[in-house]
Amino acid sequence: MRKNVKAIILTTIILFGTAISLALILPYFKEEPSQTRLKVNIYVNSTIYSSLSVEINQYKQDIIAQGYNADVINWSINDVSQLKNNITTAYTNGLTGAILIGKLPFAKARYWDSAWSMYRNFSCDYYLMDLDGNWTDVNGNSFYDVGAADNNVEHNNGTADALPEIWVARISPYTISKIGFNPITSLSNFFSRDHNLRIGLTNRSHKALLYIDDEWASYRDEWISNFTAYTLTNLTCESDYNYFSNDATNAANFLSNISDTTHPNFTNYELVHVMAHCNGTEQQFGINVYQGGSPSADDGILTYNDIYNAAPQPLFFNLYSCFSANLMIQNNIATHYLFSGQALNVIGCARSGGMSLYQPFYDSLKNGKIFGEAFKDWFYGPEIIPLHHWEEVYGMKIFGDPLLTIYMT
Ligand SMILES: [Ca+2]
Ligand SMILES: [Ca+2]
Ligand SMILES: [Ca+2]
Repeated sequence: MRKNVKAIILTTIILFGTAISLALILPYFKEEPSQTRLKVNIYVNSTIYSSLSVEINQYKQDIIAQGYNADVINWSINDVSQLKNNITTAYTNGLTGAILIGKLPFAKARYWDSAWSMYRNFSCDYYLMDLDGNWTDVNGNSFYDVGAADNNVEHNNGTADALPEIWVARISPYTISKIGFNPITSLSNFFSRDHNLRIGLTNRSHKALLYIDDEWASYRDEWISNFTAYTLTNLTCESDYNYFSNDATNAANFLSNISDTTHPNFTNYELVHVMAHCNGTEQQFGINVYQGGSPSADDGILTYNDIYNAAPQPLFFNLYSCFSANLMIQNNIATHYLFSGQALNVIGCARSGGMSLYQPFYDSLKNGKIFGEAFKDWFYGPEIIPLHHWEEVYGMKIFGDPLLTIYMT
């Protein structure tokens, strides 16, 4: 009996001691990834470098104040493989991510769209994120053929792995074509907004809008339960579907939710995640868009011009909208969402699809990770391959500032 008491006391002391030791050690383990990789490269198109030197220098200082090392690189080579070489060398020296400002080269990829019997061409930033996998243009057509129909022969693990090592973001309004639109002014305004958020001049409620159009509305509960960064009163979820006529989730309603400060439902959302059909330059609300012949979009259409004119108020957008971030599409909506109103970053997809199976992304945001890291974490999501979503991964992009978190306001 006495032996047992002694043993219990001893065990208690050991467990207690271990718990204290772990409590002391764990925070350092948690910090380790960002402590080992703190380098950020900012590549700036050389033709705009001098016009934006003040803004970019301020941005660099803001990043340094966050605890990173930042290098600004004046870039003038229009060959994406050379850009990748430069990024890869930086990765061996501790690079955690790259930001591409202005018009800078991108890899081109394509996949066979069996529903439409055609190849879809798109810009692929995954090429700049997976630095040690094997990317080879086997058939020499200047596109990475990354799709199931082509057995994805042009991208594989090689001798390492086909997952991303770093995040890559773009800040470029150069796909916006509009009379009177000045990209330099637009970039300057962007960096001014970005700085204002960082110094506490921007006010947003810590609230998100999850807007689910017809096609995905029947899984409402699952979308909500995976949206872990915003819950309960911090989350507004709009979902409704009527396959044959206009319903509560429609183009006009969505736009007023994010831009009309006089609308009764308007809330100053910090983040908006929207699921709606899209052809790249317009979101098409309603189920019938891709079904039964000619597009009908019975719940209305939101064009890039509508977005531009409405000047949306939220800071962060996640667009589950096909082709929304394709740099090969002039006036793609992801670029318009970034530069039309108050936005500071936008996630979209350059091919069909978007960020589905999104819980790893929102878990990381909830834990205070920067958007770039959360975005990279999403690629490692355990459900993507088993649930056959791996092809969509190739189109994923983040536009805007990837170094922000959802806790800056
Ligand atoms: Ca090819
Ligand atoms: Ca890799
Ligand atoms: Ca609808």
